[in-house]
Amino acid sequence: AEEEGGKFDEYLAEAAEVRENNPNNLCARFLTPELFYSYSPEEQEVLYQITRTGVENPSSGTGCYAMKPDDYQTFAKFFDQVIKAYHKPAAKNPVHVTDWDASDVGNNGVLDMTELGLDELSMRVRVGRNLTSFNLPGLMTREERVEFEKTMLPAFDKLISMEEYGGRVYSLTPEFGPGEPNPNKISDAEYKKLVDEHIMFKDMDADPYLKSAGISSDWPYGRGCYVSEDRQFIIWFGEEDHLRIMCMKKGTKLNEVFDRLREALSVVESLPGIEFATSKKYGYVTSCPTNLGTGMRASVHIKLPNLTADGTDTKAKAVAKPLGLSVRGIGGEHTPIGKDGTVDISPSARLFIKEKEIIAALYNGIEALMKEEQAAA
Ligand code: ADP
Ligand code: CIR
Repeated sequence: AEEEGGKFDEYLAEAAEVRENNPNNLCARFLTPELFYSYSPEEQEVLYQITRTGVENPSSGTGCYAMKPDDYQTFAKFFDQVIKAYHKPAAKNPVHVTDWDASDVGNNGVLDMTELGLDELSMRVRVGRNLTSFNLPGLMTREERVEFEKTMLPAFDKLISMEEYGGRVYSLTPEFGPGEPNPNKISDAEYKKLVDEHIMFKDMDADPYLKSAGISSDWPYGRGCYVSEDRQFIIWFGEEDHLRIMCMKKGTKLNEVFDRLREALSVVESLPGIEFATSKKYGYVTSCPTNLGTGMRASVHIKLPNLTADGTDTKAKAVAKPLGLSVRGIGGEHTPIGKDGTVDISPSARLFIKEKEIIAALYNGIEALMKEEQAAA
């Protein structure tokens, strides 16, 4: 065929080998030479960057990240297949709808865990958001990462001036440029403390999937977070998505973190320099196709001593999966469970589901999971 001798032949042969040996790797499953070479030489360079993580890490489940806000459109032939296989939409032509009005879920909008016989839990709701005006993190240069951080500063200044959201910026960027110091720079010890408090994200350089995708490149330039005075409203910048916006607190009413995030988001959206990238088909654009749609993960830290009696999350995961719940460790994705059997649980669905349905699914999921926990005694 005319593709013979193409620049990416060796790469695509490697992908074919991964496809053969790792049937769960969605990137490799759909990355064929026919598909790859149907794009222009310029687009091929981007598709290479999009798919590298799946080819270099055969054990990947998804194995690809978007590099530009409109990649889900440009590379629809590829991403549509990955997204369909991962999100398994129930409808033939699914439409993603955004709806944050949770006033009719639970008990008149109240999702109170004391009604499930539970005490205070650590609750968190986050959304991933990206700006239309920058490449996604996998394709950003060091200069662009710093430029992006500087773009966010006027927006953060605006938040600092507000009663409800006032706080400060913590940045890991060593300096903005030669002779241009970073006024928000924190020490390694301060960074470590923020990670331990679940406020700041982990060292991304340690994640092989993010590394292959270029998402952790230039670490720690352009990385940091905004934290409100009460420590419950947080914006990460420069992680897997340009922004991860979240509310977190210990309490019993899930709707409190959800509703506060809803309000905070409308404020953030109105700030200077902020325009969130969206896709007609897939809602809010995120680097990872698993997060598309709502970009939302709503979680609690909860003790499941019976389901984790063997010291692992194996049984908890098996029980949680049919309930539509994911189980993570207490330090987040790819971390171990707590010594006392505490795990992080969250509804798995992000796309073709409404925001209000996610928070209701967390509440109902906790109820169902606690029954399984008691049955495992
Ligand atoms: P993300 O939630 O953004 O996908 P991670 O799973 O890596 O990313 O979690 C990021 C951080 O948030 C970790 O420190 C994790 O422990 C913390 N976290 C997640 N859910 C909760 C929660 N309900 N309470 C406290 N911390 C949480
Ligand atoms: C994989 O494909 O297994 C990794 N790239 C992780 C995918 C999970 N999504 C994510 O971390 N956002």
